[in-house]
Amino acid sequence: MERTFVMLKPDAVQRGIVGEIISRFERKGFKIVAMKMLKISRELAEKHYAEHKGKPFFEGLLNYITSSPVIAMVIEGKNAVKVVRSIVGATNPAEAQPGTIRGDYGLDVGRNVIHASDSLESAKREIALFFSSEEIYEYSKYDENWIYEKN
Ligand code: DAT
Ligand code: MG
Repeated sequence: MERTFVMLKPDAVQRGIVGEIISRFERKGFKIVAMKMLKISRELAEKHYAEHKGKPFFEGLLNYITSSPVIAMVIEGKNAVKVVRSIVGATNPAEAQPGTIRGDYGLDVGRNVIHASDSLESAKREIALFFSSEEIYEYSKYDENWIYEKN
């Protein structure tokens, strides 16, 4: 089982679509093992998006992500990193496939609704940035034998 970091960005909260988005991950069979609302500090935003420092969109990205609360989550499941990225869709919502979250809910790359880790390594780093180990729950879910052939 893998864990990945997912964040519903300020526009998702402001537009009242967090429930719909979280439902998509639940329906797929993923397990939410951590979740909280927070207003991201500039310092945390800079760490989270460190790889983009110096790019022309960096300043706008930081302003956007720190402008209003977000929902941060850790999602667990088989091939979680790759499968969650495919549910999220391409970075630019105007190009993201219909049926993906960005393809269904956005139009502008600077308001693309959701973040998801792009690799197992990024997932580990991002989870540690947002959650302490006590905030991540290990529990069994009653439907696991109906989602996975083998646990
Ligand atoms: P992703 O969020 O799909 O992993 P990324 O890591 O390349 O994409 O970029 C991080 C965020 O930065 C992205 O969600 C939106 C913003 N961004 C990326 N490219 C951009 C661009 N060309 N113009 C404006 N914002 C951009
Ligand atoms: Mg990225």
